[in-house]
Amino acid sequence: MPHYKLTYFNLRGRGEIIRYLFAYSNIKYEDHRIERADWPRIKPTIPFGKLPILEVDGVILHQSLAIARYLAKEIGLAGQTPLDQALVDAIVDTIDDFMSMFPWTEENEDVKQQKFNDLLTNTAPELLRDVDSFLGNKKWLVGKSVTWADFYWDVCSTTLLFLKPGLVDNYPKLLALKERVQALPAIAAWTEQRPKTTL
Ligand SMILES: N[C@@H](CCC(=O)N[C@@H](CS)C(=O)NCC(=O)O)C(=O)O
Repeated sequence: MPHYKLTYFNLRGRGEIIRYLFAYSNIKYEDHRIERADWPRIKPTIPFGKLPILEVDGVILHQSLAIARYLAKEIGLAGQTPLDQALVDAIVDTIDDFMSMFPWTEENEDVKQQKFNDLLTNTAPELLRDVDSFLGNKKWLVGKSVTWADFYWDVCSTTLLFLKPGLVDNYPKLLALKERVQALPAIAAWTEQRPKTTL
């Protein structure tokens, strides 16, 4: 088994999908969380200057979704067929497109608040409607078993629900999917023991 070291901030953020995959597979890894104050010093030492990164026996992987896809393939959560894998990637990217629209680091609080409100009020309903219809009456988003797309829905919706409680109330099937993911014993154990952070 390679030595895995995940470096990210002390947030769920873009690190959490990776932590879910480690938790689910029970693979040991170093969950290295850096302080914001240390980031300016560390940033120039990180290829591409962004987190998360995952070191795999010293090889540095960047881009959270590339890292997650790599781990998902290793542990059989990437989708059962090439077509299912493409569907998984597509729904993950769709959710990620939305999460990436939020101006997380905007310093002007008024501007930030206005943009967050707009996205949560006007854009989120379209995304939720589309993900809900993609899920339909299936148990999992793609295929007949859980994939990392289900994990990504849970991770991202946790943040969306923190920002706007009740956001998903009109979508009971999406809430039920979230509950199914959270009820997986390894995920339940992780969410219970993980460091508590707002984002
Ligand atoms: N698409 C990249 C985005 C990486 C990214 O923007 N990371 C942020 C934290 S979520 C970061 O490193 N910010 C610090 C900086 O840009 O200096 C990914 O998914 O990994």
